Amino acid sequence: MKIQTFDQYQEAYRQSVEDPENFWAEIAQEFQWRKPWKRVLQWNFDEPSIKWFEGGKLNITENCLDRHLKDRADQPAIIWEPNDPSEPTVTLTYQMLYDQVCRFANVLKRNGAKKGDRICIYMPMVPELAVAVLACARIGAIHSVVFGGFSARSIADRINDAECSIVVTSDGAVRGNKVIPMKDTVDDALIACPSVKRVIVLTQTRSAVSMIKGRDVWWETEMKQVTSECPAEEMDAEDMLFILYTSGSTGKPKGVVHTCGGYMVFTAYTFQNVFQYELGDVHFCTADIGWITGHSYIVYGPLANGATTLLFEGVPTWPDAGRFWDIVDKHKVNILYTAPTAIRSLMSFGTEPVEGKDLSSLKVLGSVGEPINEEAWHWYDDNIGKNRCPIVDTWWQTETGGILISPIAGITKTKPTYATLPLPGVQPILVDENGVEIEGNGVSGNLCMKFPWPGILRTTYGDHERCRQTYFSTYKGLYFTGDGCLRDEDGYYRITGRVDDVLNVSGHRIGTAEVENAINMHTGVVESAVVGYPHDIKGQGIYAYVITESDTAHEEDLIRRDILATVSRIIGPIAKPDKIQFVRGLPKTRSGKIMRRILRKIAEGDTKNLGDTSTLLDPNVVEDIKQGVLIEAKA
Ligand code: 7RM
Repeated sequence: MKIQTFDQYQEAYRQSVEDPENFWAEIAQEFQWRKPWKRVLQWNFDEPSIKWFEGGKLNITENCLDRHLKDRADQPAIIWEPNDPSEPTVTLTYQMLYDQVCRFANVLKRNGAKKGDRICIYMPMVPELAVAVLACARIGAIHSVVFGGFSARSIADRINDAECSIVVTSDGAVRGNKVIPMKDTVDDALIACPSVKRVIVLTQTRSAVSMIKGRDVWWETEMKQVTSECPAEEMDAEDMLFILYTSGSTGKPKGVVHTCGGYMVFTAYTFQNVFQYELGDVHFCTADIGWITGHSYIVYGPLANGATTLLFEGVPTWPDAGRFWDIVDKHKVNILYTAPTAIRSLMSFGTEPVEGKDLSSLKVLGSVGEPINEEAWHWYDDNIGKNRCPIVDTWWQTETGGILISPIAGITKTKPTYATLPLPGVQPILVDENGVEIEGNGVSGNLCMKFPWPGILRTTYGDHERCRQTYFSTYKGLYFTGDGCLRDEDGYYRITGRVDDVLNVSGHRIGTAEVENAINMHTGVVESAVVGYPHDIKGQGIYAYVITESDTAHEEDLIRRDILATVSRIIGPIAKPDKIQFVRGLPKTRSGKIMRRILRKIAEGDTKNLGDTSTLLDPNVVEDIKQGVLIEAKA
């Protein structure tokens, strides 16, 4: 299934469009199935109903673990690099990972978990996080990993939406020189989570935590009570594998659902091809497992290929801005997959932290999460890849499960800032506002997909109608990505950013409505409007316009801090506005809709070209906002 030349890519692409079922069946056959599927694909985008390899029986962990024991039991599966560089690295071979996963799967069972149960995982970037994820998959429980930066309130919302019965967490986490109390946050969340019967707590920081009798148990104690024998649960290809919550244009995050068979085939296929992984290579994806990039390209994609995946606990700038390069040097990393925001942040330290680091092991560089600007692309190419490593700018989403548009490393000719061409099986289409296809090259429009690929989401948990509404109703018969896109004269794709009310802050998806709801919860706030604005490092920053009840001129700074604290508490620190401007009114149409276009312009610092303001209820409001002094929000 590995593409080795551009001709082979074109041939695979042609086949995948002409005969998608046979194309994917051939790839799927390379995996271990307990029973063959009855039909490769059944779909319609109207309901939507999408089924890949239905009737096929498998367990993804047999493909990620058991299958490799014969040939590479002693090969590293996971290399763990701790936050503190003076502490030892941990290497788990395939045999060791298999044993741990089986043991923890038995722990889950001992604590009441069964096939189909939902389990919330809220953990730092430690090997046990990967173990917990795989252990769920082993017994057919559905994991819902919640990123460690989310607040108690966000955890509770996610636990309740999926009615999780177990939470797996750790006492605390270390990131840079900070200690983060994870169990305390979980305890706060659980006050409002009646479905949770058990909490399994890993000892990581040895900080003091409260352990509630009858509910909370220690990971280490439990692991001693079980054996490393745990037969894998037989799953249908279309049984749920996991839920991952992601932000959209409404206030409430959606639980994106992925299923076992299609997700496995798609992440494994895209991992091998995009990165051109060769056995023995060390793959370093810097994302957190709490995001889809970590699920697909730290855990499932690499392990399904028998790869060695590096898991890093810390942050790029601690103890200094050379940390990534030290890791590359120390572990002889071959593939580095990171986000533009990290590149821009490291770029701001100059090349000094790169000097003296041996980066010669690198073969492929990857980028993901947001559009990469030209300057960052070249810095990455010149200083990290030394102009000898292809850069794969991979475009995809939580909902797509894996990479859809990307160069194939060393095979597709790259072009800075372009995600280039669709992978085999991916059929992009650009449409205008009315859903009319925009054909030809040198055009731009809204990016949609006209045919399913095996990794596409199947539903949003507990609310199928919402899935239909959000992704399949804007343009009939198409999956709508929410992204704007340009197709240049060569037919190359460049994703320009969201066209809906979703922000991309440091590669994290945040809904403007979510932030507004959080701000509005602060006492004294009457109304707010949140927009994104260009930010040198984060890509987008969060700009909030806030109306308060009374005249606040003399205590603006204090209120600003209170609002930040409120947002932190309601969503998490990642959603804190970078700028807060107090205003007396918001620009609204006669029907009461906030004109965000105008607010975005002002936030960008462009107060001259506000466009048509004649439909505004009260045009004076805009003048007021323009005059308003802008004071940067203090964190
Ligand atoms: C993988 C991930 C998805 C949104 C997506 C885009 C943006 C992601 C790129 C990109 C330009 C890229 N999943 N995005 N990758 N934009 N070029 N290579 O990030 O669900 O968290 O976000 O991220 O707007 O819709 S995500």
